Amino acid sequence: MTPTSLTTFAWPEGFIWGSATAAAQVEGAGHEGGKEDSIWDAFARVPGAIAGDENLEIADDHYHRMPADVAIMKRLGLRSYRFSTSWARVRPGDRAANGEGLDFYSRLVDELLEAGILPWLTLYHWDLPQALEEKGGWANRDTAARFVDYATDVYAALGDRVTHWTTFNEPFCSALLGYASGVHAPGRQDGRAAVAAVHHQHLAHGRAVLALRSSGAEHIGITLNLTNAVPRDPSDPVDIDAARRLDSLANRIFLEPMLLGAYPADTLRDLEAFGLSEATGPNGEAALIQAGDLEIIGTPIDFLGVNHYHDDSVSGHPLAASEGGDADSHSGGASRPAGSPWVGSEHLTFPSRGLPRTAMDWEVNPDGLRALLVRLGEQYPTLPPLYITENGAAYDDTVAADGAVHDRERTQYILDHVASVALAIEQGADVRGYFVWSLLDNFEWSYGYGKRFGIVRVDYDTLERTVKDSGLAFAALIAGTGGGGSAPAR
Ligand code: PNW
Repeated sequence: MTPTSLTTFAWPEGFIWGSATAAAQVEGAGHEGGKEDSIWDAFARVPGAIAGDENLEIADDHYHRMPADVAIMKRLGLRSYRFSTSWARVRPGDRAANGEGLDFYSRLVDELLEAGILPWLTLYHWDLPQALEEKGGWANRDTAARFVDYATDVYAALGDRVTHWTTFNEPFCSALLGYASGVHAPGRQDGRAAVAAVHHQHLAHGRAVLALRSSGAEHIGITLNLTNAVPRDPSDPVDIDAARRLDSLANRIFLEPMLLGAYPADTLRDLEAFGLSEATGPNGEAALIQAGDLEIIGTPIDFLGVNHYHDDSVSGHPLAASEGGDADSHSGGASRPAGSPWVGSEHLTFPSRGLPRTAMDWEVNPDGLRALLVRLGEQYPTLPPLYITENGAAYDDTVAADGAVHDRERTQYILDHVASVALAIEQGADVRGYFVWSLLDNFEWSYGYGKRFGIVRVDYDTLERTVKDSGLAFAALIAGTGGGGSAPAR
């Protein structure tokens, strides 16, 4: 599909075009307005944890430049803005609610509504208060209860104006990259802790859905990063089993408890040795999965956010020297030694398919997004409506003599993936929106500021913003579909 047919395509009524960021990646003001350390602030002090030993203290300075950033969104014609609230700002040290922190989000929401932009709020985009990590973090079941306190505080402050609530962003990353591979905060490398983190985030999600629902929230969902697990050799049983394991740990361990109220049988089998079980431990330790947990986790949601950047060609064989590819496609980019996120399946390898790659070294395969969206609908009859809550690409931008950023590759990436979404819709997928990652260049976690995903450039010396060609193309697409920001429907 070309850009012209993208605008004439019959997008579903009310299709939401937006862009996304996350608090830790853009706000800065790391210790202002009452905010205290999150696990990412603490992790940034570990030598080698972040490329260049960069930190989140200033980031994009969005905390101070928020009205100007909303003006850029309005100029681009965004219908919605997906952002996250920072737990460490709202409840510093996980103590009582911090009025000054909540006030920042309240002003943001007002500014968005004033500009005709729908606020799309995520409660957890990875910035746990460090004080809670010191009590065990997500490996501690009590953290799920603390999350509900935090969600309740945010709802009390913003629930009169925010209609779309997302509990978690990508629990895969915060549990498995945070607690197993250790390339994300808190940087632990402990398979049992990672499996506990998965279950406790699920529980926190389910309890928060119940709490938000009873408070009157209208639209509640979760965002998962999902992939297609493609066996390198579809006739090789070793590769087929590798794909099954990848699908289990990247997709089904999250989707099935939420949509079906049960962990997949093969996931339980693979991870029993890591504590994923309803049985009490050999020394009488409490079971990870307690009575009633799965019923809570399976509480129905109104939408599923899908983040997708690349799919995975996977093998169970060691990589051949000639084959290229990654020993592990989730290495993180910093100099600290990384473990594997694939708990119990550490032998997985990711052979190259020779596809073009972005600056993240992620393969570009737009048709993968179509395949994923169609497959989800076929696999799960109870699937709620889908929103693409992140899709985009990092490339090494250069600033032209006229000050513009002619980011041809990012523009192509975005348009090709939007076309892939259109095809998925034609083939029956119920997709209701697309948010490009990201509005701004920002703190790319363990890669620091070296990887730029923005459709708007940030000059890290002056903090000046410049809309890139991809931003202009996205704005033209939105305008062309007639889906630009007008007063959001309540
Ligand atoms: C997502 N992986 O992270 C996040 O939601 C964003 O905060 C982030 O900036 C964006 O994608 C780009 O990376 C991911 O290793 C991090 O597969 C790592 C992976 C996937 C997504």
